[in-house]
Amino acid sequence: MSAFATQHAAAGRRVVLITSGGTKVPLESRTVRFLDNFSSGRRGACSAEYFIDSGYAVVFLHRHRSLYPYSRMFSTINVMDALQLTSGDEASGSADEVLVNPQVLPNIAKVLKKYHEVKDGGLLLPIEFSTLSEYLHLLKAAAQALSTIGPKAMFYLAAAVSDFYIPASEMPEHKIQSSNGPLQLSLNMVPKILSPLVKDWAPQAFVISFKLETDAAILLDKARGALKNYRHQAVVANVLDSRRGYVVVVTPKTQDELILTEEDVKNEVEIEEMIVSNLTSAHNRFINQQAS
Ligand code: PAZ
Repeated sequence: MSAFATQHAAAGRRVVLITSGGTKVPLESRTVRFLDNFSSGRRGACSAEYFIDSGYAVVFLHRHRSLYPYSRMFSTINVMDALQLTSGDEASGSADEVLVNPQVLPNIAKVLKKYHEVKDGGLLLPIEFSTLSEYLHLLKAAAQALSTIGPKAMFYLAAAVSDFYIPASEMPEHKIQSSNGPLQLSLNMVPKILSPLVKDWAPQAFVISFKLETDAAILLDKARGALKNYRHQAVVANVLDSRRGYVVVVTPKTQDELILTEEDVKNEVEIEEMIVSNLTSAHNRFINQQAS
């Protein structure tokens, strides 16, 4: 991550670390059961593409098997239905041929071309986590690695990270037995990682956190509370049911509502394009302020 950041910064590029997907909280150390959450990773995967289009290099810290940039567009398609087999002929020595059906995978050639350009250009560094503790360790390492490029680094913390966990010392080793009767769990609070990230690990970076609520009435107060507590640059606030079409970017001085219109939806505009455009402009201003 450190080499990736310094190499891109030397080439004049900014680097964004995107966190994406949910976290798994094990209930047993030889894990059979775990607590999980709803996050698909779509926000992170989709945003990664728009950041790359805006000239950023991306460290994509994502949950194993959550949505991935470019392939996310085909995530609901069964690959077997997208391929057509033409059987070869042993007598004439012609081999079986497998072709892609472009009706099942619309735009596949365009997306594949872009994916390879990004991969060959070394613009995307994918890093995977599954459990909460892997996420916390990797985020700390990423923050320290990106701190070397100062304000050119952006943190875009879109992952849905558990607030609760069972410490390893309190976790049973073996599978919890249902024969012991109803299960009562006591969960500890996960330490608020934003605080050391902003204060100690990457104090010059441009940091964006996300806030999700189900009750719209408390959303903006929670977002402002986070800005006050952690003193970072912005919170992207969203409500579970409307998160694909409406978010508010809250900064200490501003509050920008980003809304997809019906026309946008018809034209397949994605809200992540608006979020990334809003934040890359704010990042520009942040870098210029630091320089002056
Ligand atoms: O991953 P996804 O696209 O299904 O959902 C995105 C999201 C709602 C997880 C993200 O926008 C977000 O708000 N993340 C932070 C969640 C939180 O408050 O912890």
